[in-house]
Amino acid sequence: MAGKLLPVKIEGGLSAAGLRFGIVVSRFNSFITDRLLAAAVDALERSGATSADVDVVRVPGAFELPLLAKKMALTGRYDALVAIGCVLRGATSHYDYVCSETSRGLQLAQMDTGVPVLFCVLTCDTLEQAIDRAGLKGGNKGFEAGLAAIEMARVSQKLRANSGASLKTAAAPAGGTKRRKK
Ligand code: INI
Repeated sequence: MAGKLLPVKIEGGLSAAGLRFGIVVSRFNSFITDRLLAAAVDALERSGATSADVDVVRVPGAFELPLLAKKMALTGRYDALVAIGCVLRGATSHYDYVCSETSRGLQLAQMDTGVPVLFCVLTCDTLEQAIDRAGLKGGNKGFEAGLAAIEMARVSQKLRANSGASLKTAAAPAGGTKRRKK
């Protein structure tokens, strides 16, 4: 038989109204990244974000995404960031270095700053795979990242609000705090 415990659910909604987003996008393979960017912006806009709430920063390639994501996070201006890139496998091991440092760097950027950084970097063996994920058979990963950014921003906001409430309770117990006379 199921117990009676009803856990408190903390979930992020999908309204972007009033939230601020930063998008950092690489110029490399812009045929793909432009489509991912357009879909991410579309997701934010259709969820209630306004032009003033969304900034787009461009960098040369995926390898440069982490540094700019971290710089943007440190401004304190954004509720969430989306990093957009597309790395296509070539004849050498360059692809592996770019992929691993980009993903590692983006994870570090969000862990170091506490600002969600959504990973919208396609890592594909072929151009066809990338096209599929930028608006064809595989949907559009940019749109998914835009929605995920809203969810992460909202759930982070709720967590902050909840922790504020419990801190208040701890700092000011029922009956008020009594000062000792000297
Ligand atoms: N950058 C990409 O974003 N995608 C690629 O496919 C790619 N390849 O294959 O070389 C790529 N290389 C550039 C790299 O990201 C840096 O911009 C460059 O090495 C300068 O630091």
